[in-house]
Amino acid sequence: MIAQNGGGRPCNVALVTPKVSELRADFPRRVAPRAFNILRLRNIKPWLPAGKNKVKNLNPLLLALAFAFLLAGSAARADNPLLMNAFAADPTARAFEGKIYLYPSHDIQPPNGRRGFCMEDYHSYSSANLMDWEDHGVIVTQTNVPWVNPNYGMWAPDCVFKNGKYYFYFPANSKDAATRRQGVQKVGVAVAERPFGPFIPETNYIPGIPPSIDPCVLLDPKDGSAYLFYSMNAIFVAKLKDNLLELATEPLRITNLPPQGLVEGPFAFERNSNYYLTFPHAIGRERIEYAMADNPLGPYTMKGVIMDQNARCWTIHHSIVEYQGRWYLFYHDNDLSPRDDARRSARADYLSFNEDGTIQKVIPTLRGVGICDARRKIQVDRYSAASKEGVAVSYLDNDRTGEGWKVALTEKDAFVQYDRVEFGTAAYKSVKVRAQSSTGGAIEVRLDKSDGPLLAKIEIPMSAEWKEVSANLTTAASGLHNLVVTLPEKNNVEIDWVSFE
Ligand code: FUB
Repeated sequence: MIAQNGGGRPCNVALVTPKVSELRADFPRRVAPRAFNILRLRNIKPWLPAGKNKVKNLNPLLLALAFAFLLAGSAARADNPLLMNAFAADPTARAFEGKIYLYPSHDIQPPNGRRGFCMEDYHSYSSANLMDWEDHGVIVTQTNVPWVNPNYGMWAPDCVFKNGKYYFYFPANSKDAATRRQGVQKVGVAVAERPFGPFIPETNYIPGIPPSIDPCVLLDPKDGSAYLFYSMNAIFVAKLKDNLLELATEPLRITNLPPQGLVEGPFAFERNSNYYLTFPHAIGRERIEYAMADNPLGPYTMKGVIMDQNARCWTIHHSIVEYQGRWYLFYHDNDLSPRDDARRSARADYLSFNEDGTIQKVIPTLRGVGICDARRKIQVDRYSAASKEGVAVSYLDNDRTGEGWKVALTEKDAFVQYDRVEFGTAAYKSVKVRAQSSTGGAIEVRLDKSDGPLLAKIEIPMSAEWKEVSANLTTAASGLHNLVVTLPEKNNVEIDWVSFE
């Protein structure tokens, strides 16, 4: 296995080797994926195998249109992780056309005994409310980019809007030096009129670009200049020409950063005339750190840590975006693939700045971001807060992680709090819960805090089966509230979701 981006770890080797049965078991299915996706993920073959040669001969515009129309579908979800029907790593989020567009890497199960990272294409996703995500289908795939060696190396991308066009930057194994197993990693561009494509790839990677991965493009609001950041055992920056397709300057290695462990994932942005360079820093596992400068080219000064390492996923590639007046950190974990951290899931949490422009540390949450309508199946297992004792989250089905999670309440006064539920002005009459209890027992649904106003007490019958149980509301609820589910007596009650009617 070759580690093209070096930096102390073999990038194409999984850290934990799952059994094939486990890999299949991790296939998510909460939201029924389109037949194509099922084939692709289950059979784990290069996509459209029968038509591979035809694909090469097709007009790229027609091909891109076909991708957009055939593969567009929905991927509704909420909370963290953002998507339950596909793996999505390295999530670059951009605010385009009044929504957030997500451009993640698309992890798939490796074909033919391969291990480690495996990506053949990119999808884009969008959301206006950051709770419901639409899958716009494949926007670029390894078989429709002339310079790409199609060996599943489509790593972390970015997309920016300039001159009326969307420029999608992606790293891949080039056909250069094809005697090497991976080829050489280079960054290329595909261009579209809309954020979801169709994207037309340039015939070659960015002319003259050295070996490179994980592009990020910063558009300087001061003068519109574009800067390309990328990694290759360090972080580099080069100015782009106005066409955004060519380098205007030689790439410079950015100094004053940690001397080791900068293997991937730079993300640069501007806020209040401060330039931020954020990046995963591998100290054992990766954590997100950042530096600041007065100029996109630096010099940068190290400032600190944005998100700590976690115990599950070696990588933690991220992006930062402002949307409707709030700032968000998008990152990934391996929520749907607990035994294999090369199959990753995109997440988002709120990010805040201090008065002096420095960034407050972000603690990863299960709840994520956005406001949840009270009529949804509110996934209280993705809680914002919980009692210290008597709360345990587990998969509904260990063999089908895409089904999601349940939370068990097992001690007197155990509770989970799920923030930001919108009741609006609707006159809700009842609350329904999907629950199961080996002991039987009551749960209470309250507003705002664990001893807040009681909305309903629901008796969950003793049963080995999941039941949907309703109770009338004793208090009316309107507007935006946190929702709390408590267990007033010691029992064993498992909850899948709560919903208002
Ligand atoms: O997704 C493949 C690689 O893993 C990315 O390019 C890196 O940033 C890391 O997340």
